[in-house]
Amino acid sequence: MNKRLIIIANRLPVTINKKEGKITYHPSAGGLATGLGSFYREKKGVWLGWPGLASEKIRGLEESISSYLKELDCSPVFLTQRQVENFYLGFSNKTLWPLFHYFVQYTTFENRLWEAYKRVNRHYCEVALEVANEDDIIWVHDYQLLLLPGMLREKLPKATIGFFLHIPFPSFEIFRLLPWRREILEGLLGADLVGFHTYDYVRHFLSSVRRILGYDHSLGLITTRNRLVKVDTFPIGIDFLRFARAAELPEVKAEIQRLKRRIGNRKVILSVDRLDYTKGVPKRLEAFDLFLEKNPQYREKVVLVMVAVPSRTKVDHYIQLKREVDEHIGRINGRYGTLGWSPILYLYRSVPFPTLAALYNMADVALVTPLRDGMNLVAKEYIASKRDNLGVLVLSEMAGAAREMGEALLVNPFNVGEVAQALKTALEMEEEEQRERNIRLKERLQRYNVRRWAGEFIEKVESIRGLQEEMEEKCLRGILLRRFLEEYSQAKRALILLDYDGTLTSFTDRPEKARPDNEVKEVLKSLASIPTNRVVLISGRKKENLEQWFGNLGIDLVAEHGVWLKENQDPWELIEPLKQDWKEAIRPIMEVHVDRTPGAFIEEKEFSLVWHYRKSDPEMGSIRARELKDALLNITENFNLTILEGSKVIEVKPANINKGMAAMRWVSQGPWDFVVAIGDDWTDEDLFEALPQEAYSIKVGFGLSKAKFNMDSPQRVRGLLKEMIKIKTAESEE
Ligand code: ADQ
Repeated sequence: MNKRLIIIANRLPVTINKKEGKITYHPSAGGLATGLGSFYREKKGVWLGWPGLASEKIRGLEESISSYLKELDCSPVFLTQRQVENFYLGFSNKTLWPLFHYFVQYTTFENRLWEAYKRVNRHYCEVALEVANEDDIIWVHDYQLLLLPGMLREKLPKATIGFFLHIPFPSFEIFRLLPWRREILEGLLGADLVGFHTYDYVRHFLSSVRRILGYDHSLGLITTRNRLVKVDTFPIGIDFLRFARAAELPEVKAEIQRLKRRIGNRKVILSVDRLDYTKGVPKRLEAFDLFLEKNPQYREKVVLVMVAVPSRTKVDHYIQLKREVDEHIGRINGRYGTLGWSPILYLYRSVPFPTLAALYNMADVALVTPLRDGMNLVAKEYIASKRDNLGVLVLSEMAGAAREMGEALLVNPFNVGEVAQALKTALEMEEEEQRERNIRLKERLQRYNVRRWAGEFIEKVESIRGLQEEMEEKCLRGILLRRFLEEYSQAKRALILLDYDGTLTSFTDRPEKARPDNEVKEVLKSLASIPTNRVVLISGRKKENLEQWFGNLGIDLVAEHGVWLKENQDPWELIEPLKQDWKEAIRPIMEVHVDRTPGAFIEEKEFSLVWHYRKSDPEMGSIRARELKDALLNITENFNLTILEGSKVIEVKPANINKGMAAMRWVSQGPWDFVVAIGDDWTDEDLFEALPQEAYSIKVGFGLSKAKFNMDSPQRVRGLLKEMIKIKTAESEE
């Protein structure tokens, strides 16, 4: 890979501090910074983010900070105190963080904070544009920058842009509460690839996109109006060797000795997190309390080492949480403690790596019980640190990590009794069993480490960009469009085959509402009035509809996907003798599916029955559509019928009759010097396929198709037809 990698995250991997007027630099905490720290530099990359101190505190020092950071391939995004308050502590941590972790009761919805969030995302975009260009791979991280992919896409349409969310993506029922849900989804869809830790988050995201923006997907590939966006699972890994080898380091060995002297011969239960309400610390304390109460034999035999890193200490809910935790620990230590033993050793601070590694090594049990967690790296770091494969991980089902770490003791963190019981099971587990579980866990962590995670993400985002480019090359514009118009202008006999719904007009909820507007009628009429043109409208609609709407425009018509044809103002004729008796067998099956699917309805045409579900709940609709198809399958075979799956419709009609077959009636009246067919859905594929080799076939919208070209909307198709009219009218005036 030769492309440069630009990482954009809220924070840089380096944090600055100010002590007695002097700036100091130290590595940022957290898995992302340590894991990707070496990776992006190997890719000749740049990391953009906030260095951690508000601009007011570093006035006049910006340049020296920037040039120091430049040496580390970092580019700072400076934020003022107000921006930090409203964007970071505000919208990011008072709105998105609680909502995405299902803490609806903690979520504030304030327009002022949203405005700040937008502005700061824009600011990140501007800084990024000073560094990045269209040849780069830009990888945006996390919930603070949800709008950034869209903003970047606007300025760098051809850049390779990936986005990864480190926290959960909540179910639609939660996400829909957000007043700015649309803007957020649209922002994310600016990326080529959107990645999540687990398949559940992927599912939730796809469902929100479908319900809120109306974009469908196939195997996680979303087709928006003019782009493809892939959504996929990439469970983050850790820097495995860093933890696996830590126990060899002299400073870690020394730390283990020191801690052992302090804790004595007791069993060590370890808990490590940022002090955040999502991490379930109070519930964990309740469980430990219950464990000591129910198992007096363990008193004085165990110590819970609770490491809590101060976090977002200026946000109210965090201040309350800190108080609650302090009090609870005090109560437990007071209630059970003895002269030489405190049940809980509480470290409210960020601990240096040797201490963390020493604790991971010593701990007999790791108690990792978040109420909700995107992934949770502590669980992985603990297992990776176990050289002798001894130690038991008690892990919350609500952590993304539980999806990959099935060998841990999985618990529901809200079920205090279950957690207390798991603690006992863990302390009493046979060594053989511990080894068996840990060996399997470790193998996976070693294989899928953070570099592999990043590598796979980058590979995927590049391949999606490739696909996107292939699609764009098929777009009928520029030279391709000029050639098209040139050939058309030369043609003495031109055949123009057009679908209606979705091609000349956008979809509506009910088919009868899609009445053609004056513009479309005008365009068709003018096109048909050019003597060298033959215009055929090939639709799935009933002939009565077409007759009423387009009967007097001088164009030929095809109704019901090829069943009825009308040429040169002659009466309608059937393409071949057809039966209708099958309807009695099919209708009752469709009716059952209408009753079971609010919003669905049946449309009856002379030779077909159509089950519509555009107005139904999109997920239920597509499940019912699949069920209906299954239910119809046997019967349709017996009657020689075919099932067409169009856009939000299932249509049953006689087999072998299709738009392609109908089109042959006109194609065979050649020779033509120019043939074009334009359509948007599945039923138009038969049409594209039936065309002669040299014909132009155009699909409206993106996605796989037999058509040679794409156009992105009915508006553009109308524009194209107007161009065609203009050319020929100009010619005849010359
Ligand atoms: P976090 O919520 O920060 O991350 P987590 O995944 O557990 O949670 O990562 C914490 C990191 O900080 C770990 O690497 C750990 O070693 C370190 N750490 C914790 N306590 C520490 C202490 N006292 N001193 C020093 N270091 C400490 C977010 C999401 C997670 C997701 C990650 C990565 O909330 O769900 O796993 O991003 O995607």
